[in-house]
Amino acid sequence: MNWLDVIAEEDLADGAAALFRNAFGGDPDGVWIAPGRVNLIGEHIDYAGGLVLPFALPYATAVAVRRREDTTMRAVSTDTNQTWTGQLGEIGPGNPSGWAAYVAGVSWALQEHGVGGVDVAVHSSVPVGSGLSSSAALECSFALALDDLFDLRLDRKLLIEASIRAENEIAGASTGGMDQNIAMSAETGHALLLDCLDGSTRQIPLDLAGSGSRLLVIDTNAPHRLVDGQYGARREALDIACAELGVTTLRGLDLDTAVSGLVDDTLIRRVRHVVSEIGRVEQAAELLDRGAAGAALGELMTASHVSLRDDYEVSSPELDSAVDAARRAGAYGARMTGGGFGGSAIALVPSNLVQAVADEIVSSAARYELPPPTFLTAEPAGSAHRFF
Ligand code: GAF
Repeated sequence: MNWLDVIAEEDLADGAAALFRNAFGGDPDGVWIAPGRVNLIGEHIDYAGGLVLPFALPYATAVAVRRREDTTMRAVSTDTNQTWTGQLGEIGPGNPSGWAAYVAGVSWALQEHGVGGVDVAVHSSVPVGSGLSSSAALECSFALALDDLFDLRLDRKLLIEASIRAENEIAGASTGGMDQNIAMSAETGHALLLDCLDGSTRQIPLDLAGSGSRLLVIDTNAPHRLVDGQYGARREALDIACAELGVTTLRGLDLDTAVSGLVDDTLIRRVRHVVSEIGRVEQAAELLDRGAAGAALGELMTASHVSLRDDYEVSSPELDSAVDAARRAGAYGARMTGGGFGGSAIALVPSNLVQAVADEIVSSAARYELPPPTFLTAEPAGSAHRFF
């Protein structure tokens, strides 16, 4: 069975610094680290002004960065072993493409604040393409690095906005902002209740072990992509639904009102997911406030998955296999997490059943001839910070 080891921050930082020296010569000015995340519940509703409940993972991205005195940017990553070199003035939508867009895009978004050229080396323990927010971890660690190195002293809200713009405008992924918010605002031992309508946040203590459960993260190893049009199509459907309903947000609508104002079956199902999911997040937050992270929370998670699978249509055979297997083997509940179309699932499991649930997930994947999954540890970790 594949368990992904957590890499200690020191080793992650050493990896980034070693890559830096090898690629560029000399030492970096510093190393900054930002976490990946899982989302407990509240999926595909951040861009709809909903409520989401993510927490940071102990898997993270480290960037080793050195300021330059010109406008050149060089970026290298252990994931790809490729170096991208460009000029700040050349960065724009679609240029560069691929992973470098997430780094270059942040420099682009912060240019008006006086950012210059840098060399950057990236080393990460967040699996890429797993729906665990490797892109936001990269953007946010790098945004923090630029803030420090160019003495910008920007509020984290502005760094979050710059990271979102990098992803939306330069990488071309029209994502909603949950991932950048949790990377920049996470607190160890807490989930973050983020209100995506007004941007307000509340830290909620999350003591899974204390309530006799564990959260199993299952990377299905079926890569997910958020730039292939499906994600954007979901956003567009909600825009159309809002226009037809004559509202600017679905937030606050009750299900009957929302559904009775629409004719198209697909739009009805998309809206039903959004409105019902917002309700589930409210209920989940209440449960966590009472320290109840067991069966009732599990039921909400499973209902969320069913809604994402049937109404929102963003699941995949790999995710459904993991969720169904987890439930068969005694999980309180399970669901896909993140953008979907592949990527990762999570299962809330009584502590004594972790191995049995993992075994059943592996067997199910084999039975359906799907890739063998990888399991990750999920203890709520802290936010982006400077390591040295
Ligand atoms: C991806 C996006 F980046 C987030 O903004 C969010 O929409 C999520 O998918 C789905 O909840 O992670």
